[in-house]
Amino acid sequence: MAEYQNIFTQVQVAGPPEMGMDGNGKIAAERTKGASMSKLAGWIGNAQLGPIYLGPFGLVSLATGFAWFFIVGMSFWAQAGYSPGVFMRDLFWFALEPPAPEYGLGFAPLNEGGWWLISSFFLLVSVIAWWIRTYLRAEELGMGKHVAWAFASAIWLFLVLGLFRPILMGSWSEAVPYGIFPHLDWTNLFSITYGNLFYNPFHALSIVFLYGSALLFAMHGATILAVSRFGGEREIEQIVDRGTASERAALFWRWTMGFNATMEGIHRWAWWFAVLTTLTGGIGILLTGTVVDNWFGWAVEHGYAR
Ligand code: 07D
Ligand code: 07D
Repeated sequence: MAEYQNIFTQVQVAGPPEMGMDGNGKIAAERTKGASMSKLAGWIGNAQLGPIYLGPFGLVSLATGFAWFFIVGMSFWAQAGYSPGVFMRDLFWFALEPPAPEYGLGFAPLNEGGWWLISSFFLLVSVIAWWIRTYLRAEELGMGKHVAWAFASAIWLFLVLGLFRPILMGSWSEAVPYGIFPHLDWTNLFSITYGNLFYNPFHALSIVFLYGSALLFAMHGATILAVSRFGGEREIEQIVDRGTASERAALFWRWTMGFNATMEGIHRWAWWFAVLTTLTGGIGILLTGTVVDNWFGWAVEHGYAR
């Protein structure tokens, strides 16, 4: 049945699992052998689950990620006085805080930030190992490294928040606590402490790219769905043929705003907007308290706040 399907149609493809390329034999050996079909997964994407590749870095990432999660969870559990009711009730309020300022960049007793340091080490290893995994899997498939470099931009902000800036400030106490609401309180306090982050131009740039990412994503998603009745998501034929979905999509935007991205270029727009959100954000945070102590004062000095 080769009938055309899109996300609004009811039929799901469910054939024998597609096990993918064998590569040089090494990747195939480190993947799970089987795959299953899920109707639920099929509603939001591809119905096939697996095979999954674990590999050494996947294993390290999961193990250290679990160690971080377990340490944070046990800390919360202790804060709840080992009561399941209190644990559930106060889950979003518990915090595993970094050491106090007097410990500087040194170690601290376990219950005064030591657990934060240990768990942070595991989180760092976990995130880096996952990054290596995205790089190596792409390499193995002969792909570009675009996913890995975009992820690196997010990791840049993560490292600025929890590693680079605390080191430059000379204290782990500068880092973000682990906890749902406590990390929001930290974010709010950070802004207040440094004289209103809205006047940090890199925070503004980060917001531009964040909002821009949402807008671009909506425009691109909507455009492709709007031409899916002409086969718009089957990109190859669309790029070369006249009168196709792509041509209509491009014309739509030229008619409405005089300019259109190309089928390839729109994905570059998306990549850059997303990447620049955390790239500019990380610069803004790194400058805060190290180079600039008060962003409102800085803005007054530079003539755009009064
Ligand atoms: C949808 C992909 C899935 C990922 C999810 C996050 C954990 C943490 C651990 C309790 C879009 C999984 C979460 C594993 C649980 C413990 C110990 C990604 C999607 C679902 N924040 N933040 C959230 C993180 C910072 C801010 C939510 C992480 C900065 C604001 C979630 C980091 C600042 C708001 C979360 C991080 C900041 C949030 C939803 C790291 C400035 C919200 C995230 C490692 C950037 C929102 C209650 C989401 C919320 C929210 C996780 C850093 C500000 C818990 C892991 C320090 C203002 N943040 N955050 O969907 O509802 O992301 O908070 O840097 O309003 Mg945050
Ligand atoms: C955090 C990248 C790291 C995450 C990684 C993921 C795991 C989980 C588990 C999958 C999000 C690791 C994941 C470990 C795995 C599972 C299950 C990305 C992260 C590697 N702000 N603000 C931003 C706005 C204010 C403040 C950025 C708006 C106030 C601080 C963004 C407003 C104050 C910081 C942004 C607003 C304040 C930011 C974040 C409006 C608080 C930052 C971009 C309308 C009162 C961060 C330069 C992002 C930054 C940041 C938006 C207001 C404080 C654009 C729209 C004035 C301290 N703010 N903000 O992608 O970069 O984060 O600032 O009011 O640190 Mg802000």
